Amino acid sequence: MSTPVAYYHQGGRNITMKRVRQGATRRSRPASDGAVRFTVSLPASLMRTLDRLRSARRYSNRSEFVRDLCRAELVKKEWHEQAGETVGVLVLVYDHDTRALADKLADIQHDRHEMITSALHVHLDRHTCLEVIPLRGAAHAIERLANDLLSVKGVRYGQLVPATTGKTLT
Ligand code: NI
Repeated sequence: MSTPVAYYHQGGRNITMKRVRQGATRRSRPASDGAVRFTVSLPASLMRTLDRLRSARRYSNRSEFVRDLCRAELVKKEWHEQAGETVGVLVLVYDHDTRALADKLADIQHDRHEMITSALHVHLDRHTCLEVIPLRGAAHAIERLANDLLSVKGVRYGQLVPATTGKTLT
């Protein structure tokens, strides 16, 4: 679950939704598990993009794909708004040859060891390291730690993935 909602940015303006009342049309059926059917109007080109994305991600039907997109948005919203502890996963790709870089990254992590649950280090090739670091703590503290690590000179790429305990998702 990385950044699955890019096309929302271009689509937001054109998306219209309306709730279909139960029994309002011949195709309606009683909602199971509180499911609600609704109609979404999209530009044809956006629909093609959506279907390509859905197919590439191996979703067999649009409903499950859209449900997961909604959940991804909810995780993002929940993540930034919640009080208390949350979780996130930081990915770092950095240059093995940059002098003292690994030490600097390790120092930062030791300073805030209580937020770091574990770390996975992969030597990608002779010159490149990949680290995957699950973090826990307040959202703002996780973001600050992630930014401190990402901004160290020699870090080539990185991304913080907000995660969730999943308790508020259905
Ligand atoms: Ni390495």
